[in-house]
Amino acid sequence: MSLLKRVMSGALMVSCFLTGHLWAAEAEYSKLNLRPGVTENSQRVFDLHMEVVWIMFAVAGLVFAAILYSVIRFRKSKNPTPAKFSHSTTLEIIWTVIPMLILIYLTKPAIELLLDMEDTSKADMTVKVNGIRWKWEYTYLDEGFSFVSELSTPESQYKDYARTGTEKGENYLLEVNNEVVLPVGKKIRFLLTSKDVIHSWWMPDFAVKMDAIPGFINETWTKIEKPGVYRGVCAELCGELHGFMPIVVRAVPQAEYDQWVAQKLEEKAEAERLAAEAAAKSWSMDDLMAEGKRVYEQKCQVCHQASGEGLGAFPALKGSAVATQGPADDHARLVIYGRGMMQAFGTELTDAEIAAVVTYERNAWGNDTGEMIQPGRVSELKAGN
Ligand code: HEC
Ligand SMILES: [Cu+2]
Repeated sequence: MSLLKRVMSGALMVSCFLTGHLWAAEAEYSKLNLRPGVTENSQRVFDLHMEVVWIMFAVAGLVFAAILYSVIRFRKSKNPTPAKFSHSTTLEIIWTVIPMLILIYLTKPAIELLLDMEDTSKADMTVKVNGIRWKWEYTYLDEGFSFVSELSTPESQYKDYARTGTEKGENYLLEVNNEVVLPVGKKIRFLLTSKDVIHSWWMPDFAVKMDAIPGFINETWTKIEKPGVYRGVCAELCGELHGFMPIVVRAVPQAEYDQWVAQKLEEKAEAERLAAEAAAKSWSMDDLMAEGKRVYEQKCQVCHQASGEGLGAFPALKGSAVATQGPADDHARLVIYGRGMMQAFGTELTDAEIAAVVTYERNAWGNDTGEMIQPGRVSELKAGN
């Protein structure tokens, strides 16, 4: 077989395979194709995409047919003396005008869809999404509460995986501790921003992907038609744990949503009461160290490491000047307000948690300063005293 024939039959096989898959995809979800999603916009994106794909296949079919026809009809054995002409103005006009018409035909639905996707007016509710390396903070602006949503896949499933051989769970790296609950059938506006680097909030089932950029507020929206649990990820390379900041949205009927909001508000009141209680009492060294270890493992360890020895750009706290020589107040201020690439923890942690983690850092790993700081002092530092 000649090389040309091999290439041609290969191309034909690939296009038959793809066509078959796309056909299947129109009926049900295929892993090779976009997903139709659960919003009107995601369905429109999907339909437009399919339309473009079919036009593309028709054009490719025509071009391949013309090539095949010429190759067979004018092969050397049948046509030993080739024609000498070049250029055909008529043909050139045809193959310029037809693609132009196709593009113009596709422009209208594409622009209409883009404009609708940008139109965040008349929203029923607003959720602020804040990207933080490597987690998401959600603030329900109308209801007045917020929470942080972090990866909940146990470390044993991805760290030291080869050694421990732990089974991967069903939603490996796509599960979080706090799901974003949203009502179905409501227009939800999202305001996106970031505390540190550029992140991107991507929910394929909603056809929503919007960058979260520090210092800017981007807007997007969705209206979920079908109750269910939907999963997405951060779609911007944002550092070493970029692949570990998933998004989970649970869409529920309005009544169930109202219940969830009531429960969140209760939790918030309870947390505030506990925080006030914890802040008012005087803690013992042992209590601060125990609580500090818990906070450290949950919030600080990913960067500063369990050994306190740091990693790459994340400085060691073991023996560090801030944790051993400088005053505890400066150490606590750094945790409250952040510094450089280290985020501010002043709103994410309670006064008692900050007091505990600072005390822990000043006494763990042989730092042994013997110094502690009380929640009351953290509260004063937050107030600027
Ligand atoms: C996302 C990674 C990250 C996390 C999580 C993190 N830090 Fe840091 N931390 C840094 C970086 C980066 C610096 C260096 C900041 C600078 O000066 O630019 C730093 C610096 C520090 C320092 C100063 C160290 C020195 O000697 O200069 C302290 C203290 C500290 N972090 C405490 C904490 C505490 C407490 C937590 C948890 C509540 C925490 N960090 C969580 C990244 C992180
Ligand atoms: Cu990110």
